Amino acid sequence: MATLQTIQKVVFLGLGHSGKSSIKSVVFEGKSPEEVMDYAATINYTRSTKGVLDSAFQIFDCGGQENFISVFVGDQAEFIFSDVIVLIWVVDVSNMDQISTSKFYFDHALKRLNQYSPEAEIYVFFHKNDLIIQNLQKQVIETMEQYFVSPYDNKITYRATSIFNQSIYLAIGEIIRTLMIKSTKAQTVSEAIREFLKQNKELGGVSIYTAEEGLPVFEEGELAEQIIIPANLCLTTNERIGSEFSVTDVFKTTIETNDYIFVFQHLKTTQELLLSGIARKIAPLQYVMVKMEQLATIVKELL
Ligand SMILES: Nc1nc2c(ncn2[C@@H]2O[C@H](COP(=O)(O)OP(=O)(O)OP(=O)(O)O)[C@@H](O)[C@H]2O)c(=O)[nH]1
Ligand SMILES: [Mg+2]
Repeated sequence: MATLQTIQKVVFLGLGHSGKSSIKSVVFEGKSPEEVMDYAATINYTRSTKGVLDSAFQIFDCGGQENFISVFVGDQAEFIFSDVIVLIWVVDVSNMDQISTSKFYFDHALKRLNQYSPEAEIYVFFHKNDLIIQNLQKQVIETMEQYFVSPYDNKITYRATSIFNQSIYLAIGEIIRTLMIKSTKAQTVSEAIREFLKQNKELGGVSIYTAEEGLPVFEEGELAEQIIIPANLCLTTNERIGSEFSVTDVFKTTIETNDYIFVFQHLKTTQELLLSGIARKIAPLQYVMVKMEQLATIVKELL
């Protein structure tokens, strides 16, 4: 993993109990939604470093109780809002009583972000979406989008999320991809993969996932639009994937579903899963495996 001079931050902010620590644990630490049910409020903030291919970033999970958040947008603003690459504002959409308080601090946070990290991407997660009655969801989210606009004209991306379905993985996966695109090396990798797919049309497409959490960092080809990653892969850790491998003498690192073959590459030295791909089942498994090996070699050489 490359060492970076300034490790850029992905900052989770939002009111207390909105679900920030739960999102972090479920997506980045492989916890199940049930395991985070009785999480206590975060005191001050926590930070952890994550590596994704050749990039690294820090995740700041900021406590959202008012005595903390008021300090983050106040006296500690420079510390919290410097070197931010992505700000994720989490709103509990099941708690409408708190919406205006959330917006109040959101506006303060944007002011600070514009001051210390004006280039940062801004996401608002309308979270705990599972608690809204299904036929009201669209209307609620649209109304919230109109409310959570920036007083400073920032571009904001809105996502409705829940830790109980794939929405949180899709949203975070998209953010991870944004981080990758910002890395020059990743662009080289992307180009190499695109080129490879052009030459090997039978594969249909490829998706690459992070070694540790299985987050999508790259998608290319026809698959990108069609694929819905099965929950058993999304809601996963290396260990869980390991237990689902089809174990044959030849292929120890594949999981097959009706339409797709999921391929995982073991890093022999550390036993980590370095790279995984998805191929649509239009070619025989053996062919797909050989192609994936070739692709992994190309990518490893570039990293
Ligand atoms: N229904 C539902 N509950 C959720 C979801 N995400 C988190 N929760 C629950 O919300 C509660 C609060 O979650 P936390 O992750 O501790 O909230 P937080 O934003 O970190 O709170 P602070 O640390 O005080 O800022 C927990 O009981 C979670 O189980 C979700 O998507 N849906
Ligand atoms: Mg917390």
